[in-house]
Amino acid sequence: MARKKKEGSGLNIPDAPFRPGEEAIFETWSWKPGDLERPDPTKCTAEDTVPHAQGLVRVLGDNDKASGAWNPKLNADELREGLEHMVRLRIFDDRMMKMQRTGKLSFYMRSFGEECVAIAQTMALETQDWIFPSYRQPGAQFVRGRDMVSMICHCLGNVEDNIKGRQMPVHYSYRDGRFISISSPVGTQFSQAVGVAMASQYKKLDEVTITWIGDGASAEGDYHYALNFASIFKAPVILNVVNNQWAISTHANFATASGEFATRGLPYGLASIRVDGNDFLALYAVTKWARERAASGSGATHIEVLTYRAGAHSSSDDPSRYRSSDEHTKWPGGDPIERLRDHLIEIGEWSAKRQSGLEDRIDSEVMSAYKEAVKYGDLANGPYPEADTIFTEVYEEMPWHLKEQFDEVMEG
Ligand SMILES: Cc1ncc(C[n+]2csc(CCOP(=O)(O)OP(=O)(O)O)c2C)c(N)n1
Ligand SMILES: [Mg+2]
Repeated sequence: MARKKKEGSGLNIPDAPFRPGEEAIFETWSWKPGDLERPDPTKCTAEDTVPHAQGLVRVLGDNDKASGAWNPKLNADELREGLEHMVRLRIFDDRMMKMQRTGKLSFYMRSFGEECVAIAQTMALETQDWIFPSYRQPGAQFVRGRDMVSMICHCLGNVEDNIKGRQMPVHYSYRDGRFISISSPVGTQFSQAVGVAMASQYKKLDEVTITWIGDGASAEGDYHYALNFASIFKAPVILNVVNNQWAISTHANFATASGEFATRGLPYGLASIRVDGNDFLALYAVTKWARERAASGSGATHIEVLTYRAGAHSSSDDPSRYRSSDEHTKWPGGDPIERLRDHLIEIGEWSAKRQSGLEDRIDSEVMSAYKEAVKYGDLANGPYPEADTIFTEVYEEMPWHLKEQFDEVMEG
């Protein structure tokens, strides 16, 4: 988070705090669980949240205990459910990366280090709530019960891909889970989410919308349009900026000059909170708070989810070219899975043996889903969706110019 200026240019060109070959030394966080009050979400003003935007909501302390006003007091089954989804996502991601490296799919993006984000936040929602994700929140689908075979078929672009190869891998659509199709142009989901939230409010439906944008994408205009509309219309929306420090090879210092993201919601009149994004309990609690606020008609909440992208941006990226190799092991927020696991052990509801049993069980679950999915085809070997699916399901009646192209493809 420290800002460093590159020498030798009159123009202020920011730099990353650590580059390859340098040791990563993050300042230790002074924020502790219990520092911040939990205001009434239905009554508090944006101004009341200044300490929350400038501070950091944490529940899990360095001693693995949960404390403070934000402790959501989840029971052990709920905590274990969260842990299981996070372990599932990590193992799933690793399997998919292996498949990408062996040519079975073209491209992949892991959520490594950020598994907590979509999982804790989706668990804090109601099933009727709308999800407008970016590509690093696939974990929401596990919470909403999506079948893993169907997720893999999408990534493979095979004949069972529910979107028939029309999108890149990891660009899931999951209608039953109200999980809206991911768009490649980053940031577009932010204003779409606000629009849907406005519609829900207009129709007086008990629905809240949640959306996420990256630190890098928050430098796009879409982000500001969304905040403006959300605040003017008091839309029931939860606007998350996932500050994972990096936008491919561009450090977050290029996306905001202040080094802060949460506070950017305050001038828009939005309740704004920064939360430890690797702390399952804190993320759950803040999202519940924001949902309650939205559902009560008190408006949107702007949340900075402070985390670290532990892996490469995607299967096409090599972070050793632009950042220090030990950065993710030094992140003050630690690892989200280890933190929740250690908390469960601390309260006597888990053990190292149960953890390895869980990992083995999920490993075979992922393996059998993978074996099932490749039966329907993969990138290297096909079969692929029929060529005519390029043209179908967009227009009710195909326009003449597409009809011409369609005929050409079919003849060819
Ligand atoms: C409008 C647009 N510009 C550029 C890109 C290329 N691109 C894809 S992901 C990405 C980085 C986004 O970083 P961030 O918003 O921080 O999200 P993260 O990958 O860290 O989750 C860029 C520049 C794109 N997909 N869309
Ligand atoms: Mg980022």
